[in-house]
Amino acid sequence: MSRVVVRGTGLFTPEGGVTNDELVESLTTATLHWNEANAGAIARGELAARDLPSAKFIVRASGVGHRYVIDKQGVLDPTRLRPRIRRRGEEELSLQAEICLSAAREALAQAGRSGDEIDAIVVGCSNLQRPYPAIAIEVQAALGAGGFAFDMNVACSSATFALQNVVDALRGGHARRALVLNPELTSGHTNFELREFHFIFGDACTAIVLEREDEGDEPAVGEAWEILDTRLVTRFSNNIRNDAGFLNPCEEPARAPHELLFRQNGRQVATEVSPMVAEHLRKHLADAGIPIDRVRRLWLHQANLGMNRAIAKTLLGRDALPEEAPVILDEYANTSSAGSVIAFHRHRGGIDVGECAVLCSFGAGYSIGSVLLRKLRA
Ligand code: CO8
Repeated sequence: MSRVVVRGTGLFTPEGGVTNDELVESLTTATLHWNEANAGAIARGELAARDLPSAKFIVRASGVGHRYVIDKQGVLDPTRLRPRIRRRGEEELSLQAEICLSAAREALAQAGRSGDEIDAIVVGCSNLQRPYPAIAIEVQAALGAGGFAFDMNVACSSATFALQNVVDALRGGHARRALVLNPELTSGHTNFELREFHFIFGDACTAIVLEREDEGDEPAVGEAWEILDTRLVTRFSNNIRNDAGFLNPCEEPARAPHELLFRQNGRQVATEVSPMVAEHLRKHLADAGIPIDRVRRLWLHQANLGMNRAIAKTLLGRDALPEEAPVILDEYANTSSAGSVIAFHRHRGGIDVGECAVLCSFGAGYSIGSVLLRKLRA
């Protein structure tokens, strides 16, 4: 019998830390300018004046206190409100491959592996900087890895959907050692001009090294988490959309650039998705024969603190202790698919060998992915 284990994780965090107050100050300046510049149209009722943002609202409504972005200066410049990213030549490493490599190197070091021992790489994220050649293949070349590599996108659920793909490939004998990478450059796709959206996201990249261990193999030394099971589900919804795509320049009538950025009906998402996630996890654990009181940790997708508390409470039948459902949202904001993996990377201490835990993502699509893990070796 072979099993699939997680052997290491890595995290790339950009240097640019941005507080809620900094973000609110910049958007307040930009909004006052916008209202002034459009005063005539606002007075004639052709445009609505934009409301000012509030740091108090952000923390209360979402739990986000801070985020890291790839270019703090560009994001905070009220006349720009988006990152400034140097255009790179074709012979240079792309930005997304670069942050993948940074996270991958940490995960490989933790696993005690080198790049040439990897034979499958899946890059999963909400926004890929180009359709092809795949970022994953660029990373494969830079690491000297073998086998195959491909990119995929299931928005915030990209990490768990990538994990299931990789687990299947390892179990099926198509690969021996794999890397799952989640390079989320959300600041390139956030609407920093509107208070409804400007605070939600942050940039980060995560990496996970997975291996197949066959019966009779000499087990590798060091920490290992057995993947007991994975489960994915999707249900169509228009409540979270990103309409940027290759047909945009062909469309008539053309859309305004801001219509091609992330948008959502956040309240409806929270109301609809939280019970779906709780039920999905309850059923997944029940089908796997794992009672909820044997689950030591819930590494949940990090979009909204209230949502995570509600999901954990429904599952546990009581409020979760902070260490049972760790939060990284206060520091990193929503990093899309990287969020639950950052929680796993940062908060997996204090769990004994043999104990179980859950990694779960949810988001646009709608999509939900859950991974049941058991600590195999310390
Ligand atoms: N400052 C002050 N007031 C504000 C602000 C602000 N920044 N933002 C909104 N308000 C106002 C609103 O205008 C509204 O005013 P009014 O009552 O006068 O109309 C009032 O505050 C209340 O607004 P909401 O009802 O929208 O407030 P909520 O309490 O619902 O909080 C949240 C909004 C925080 C967005 C919350 O609904 C939420 O977090 N929902 C969950 C969303 C979620 O989980 N989404 C998943 C998205 S991520 C994903 O799937 C992957 C996408 C890929 C990423 C791409 C990268 C960009």
